[in-house]
Amino acid sequence: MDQSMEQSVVAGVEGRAGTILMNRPRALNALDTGMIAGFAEAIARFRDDPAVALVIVEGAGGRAFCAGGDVRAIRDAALRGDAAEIEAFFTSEYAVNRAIAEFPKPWISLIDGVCMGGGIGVSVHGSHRVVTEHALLAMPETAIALFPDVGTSYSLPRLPGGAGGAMGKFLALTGARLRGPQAVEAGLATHYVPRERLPALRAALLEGDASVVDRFIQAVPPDGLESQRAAIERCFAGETIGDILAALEAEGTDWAREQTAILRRMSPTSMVVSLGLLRRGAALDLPGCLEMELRLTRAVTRHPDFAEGVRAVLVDKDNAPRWTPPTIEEIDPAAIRAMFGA
Ligand code: QUE
Repeated sequence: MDQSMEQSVVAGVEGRAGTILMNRPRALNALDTGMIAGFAEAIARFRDDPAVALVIVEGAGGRAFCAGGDVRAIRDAALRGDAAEIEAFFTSEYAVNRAIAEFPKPWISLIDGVCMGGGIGVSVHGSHRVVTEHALLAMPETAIALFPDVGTSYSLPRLPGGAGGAMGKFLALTGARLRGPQAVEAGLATHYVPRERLPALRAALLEGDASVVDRFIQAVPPDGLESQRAAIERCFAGETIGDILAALEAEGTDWAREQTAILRRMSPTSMVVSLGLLRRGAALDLPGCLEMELRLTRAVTRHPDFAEGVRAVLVDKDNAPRWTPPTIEEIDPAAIRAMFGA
């Protein structure tokens, strides 16, 4: 069937579960305006329906839970100077993120593929983030000169372990991709269930008792994040990008050189903005974080790095962005403060 005939969000009631299927598989279920409206409607309906005991969120197509937001459309709007469309998109997306955090019933995401950016936003504020060995979670926004949004300025500074929110800074700045087990270790995900057990888990959840998830979990196999944790905490606890680069230099390992190379490819403006965002987010509640993020979208989508980053990664795919300014060393702290509106 022609995909245009299908709904991009399919919501329904099965047994005692409200189910939400993100259904734009050719775009890896990246959230567009219509899908966000679909979430908002489903949330309102499931919240007030006494027949619904819990909600299950899934991605169609077998490859992705949700790859992010429809950033190509946002770039087009930015290039047209259509600030109203950009404002409408982020306002409605962040309202959904907040409504999920405030949702009074279990909100259970079954993450069996790519889950980045906007996908994190529709899962991380819920009660259960179930991941499989095929899950891949990340906040990759510094590569396209956005910043960790969808309420992750609240979540990332609160990930367990380590003074100074090192894990959150590491994930936000490098865009590190975490496999399912690593995502549980980091605290982004809550339960590890092998893919082969997901159909049985889903069937059991339709009876309306979220605690059945515990019958399907498997011990998290060691998957490399724990072995990086000490180095992450040594290198990413710093207050500034300069501190972090200096700590990576002092670390002197192949891992540290790799992280330095990754950071050197990201938008310098976006890295400084992201670090400032996480520092401020650590002291705000979720609504305060979402308001801060919304204010920041106005300045960040106007900055030339955003259109250039989306061009390099998603439009031309040359992965050769030309950032303005090109290096961390050339960043003007006053220009960053101005982007926060303070
Ligand atoms: C950084 C990002 C995003 C990204 C890649 C990055 C992002 C995003 C997408 C994406 C992927 C597939 C799609 C799509 C968007 O990729 O936010 O529409 O089909 O949404 O390196 O922040």
